[in-house]
Amino acid sequence: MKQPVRVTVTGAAGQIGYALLFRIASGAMLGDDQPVILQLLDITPALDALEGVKMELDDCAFPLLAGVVCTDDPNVGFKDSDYALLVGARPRGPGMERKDLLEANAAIFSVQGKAINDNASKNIKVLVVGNPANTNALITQRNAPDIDPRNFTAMMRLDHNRAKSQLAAKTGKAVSDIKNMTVWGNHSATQYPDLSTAKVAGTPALELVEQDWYENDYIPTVAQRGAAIIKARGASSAASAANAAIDHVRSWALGTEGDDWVSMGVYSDGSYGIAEGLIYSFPCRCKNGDWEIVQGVEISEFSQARMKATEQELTEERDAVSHLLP
Ligand code: NAX
Repeated sequence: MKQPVRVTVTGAAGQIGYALLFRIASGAMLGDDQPVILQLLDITPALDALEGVKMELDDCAFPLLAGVVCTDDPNVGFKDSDYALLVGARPRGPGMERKDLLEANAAIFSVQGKAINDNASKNIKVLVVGNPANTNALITQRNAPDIDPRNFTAMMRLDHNRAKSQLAAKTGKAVSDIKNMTVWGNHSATQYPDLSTAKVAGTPALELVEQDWYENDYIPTVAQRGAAIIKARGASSAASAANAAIDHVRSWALGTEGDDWVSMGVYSDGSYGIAEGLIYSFPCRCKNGDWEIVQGVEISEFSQARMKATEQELTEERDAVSHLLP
């Protein structure tokens, strides 16, 4: 059996946390030969609830669960951590402007970035789920100067999975028939699910659907799926978000399949003309615990305009918090 790895989850007492922790402990994220120690971080008022979650984790008697730490101290939560899933974030309150939301989260993710820098493994892999995920990932990364910026990523996998599922439903094929899906940009309504790269059982997706459906139905349905779930459920996506977080880390740690790729919010190296240093979603392949941006994807004028619009939004988010960045 391998040595246990330490997995930090923030916001662990929240609804995504509740759908996530049991699957990590069961081996769904890192494989069924990889023991884990869970380091659960939440704010002080949530510690009682967190203790209840720990009791339930204990009661599952997971063979791979080698320990559970509950804490409200980021220095304890990130101690020697190998993986971190940053789920906890400040939700938008009544009367809060977008700028206030960005700033409130900048405060949280600056503290966590510093705690990661000071306490975690230098090889830590970080996934930011808490919104605004891409910009929160940027803030975390900028506050952890001793760690490779490539180790900080933002979750676009829920958007990626939604994009696959909607295309499978439209074409009457199985989700497993959909390959090479790309969602570019920001985890927000400006994201661009790009069917020009996708294949359905080997056939280019755009040969199977009408342009009108693609532009006026598909793109808005995928981009606004989160709002549709809130309307239907009265609460935001939780199990599907947790599932996407598991998928993201699993692909990163254990690799993507064959020629296929996944969408990940990663540190831009300037590929496809996207400003360097933004955390932007690109098509990525993963191997040996590392990711690379897939090169050579053909970009039409239609795609270019949408990729730029979502880049522009990320630039504005970065500029709104730039006075708080080191
Ligand atoms: P909940 O409100 O159920 O849980 C959030 C938890 O975070 C709470 O337990 C809270 O006490 C904790 N928390 C707040 N500040 C903290 C801090 N400074 N340190 C540690 N913990 C802290 O929200 P939930 O539904 O679990 O959603 C969590 C986040 O995921 C939200 O920001 C949400 O917007 C975001 N999402 C991101 C998605 C993505 O695709 N990137 C999709 C799903 C989800 O909407």
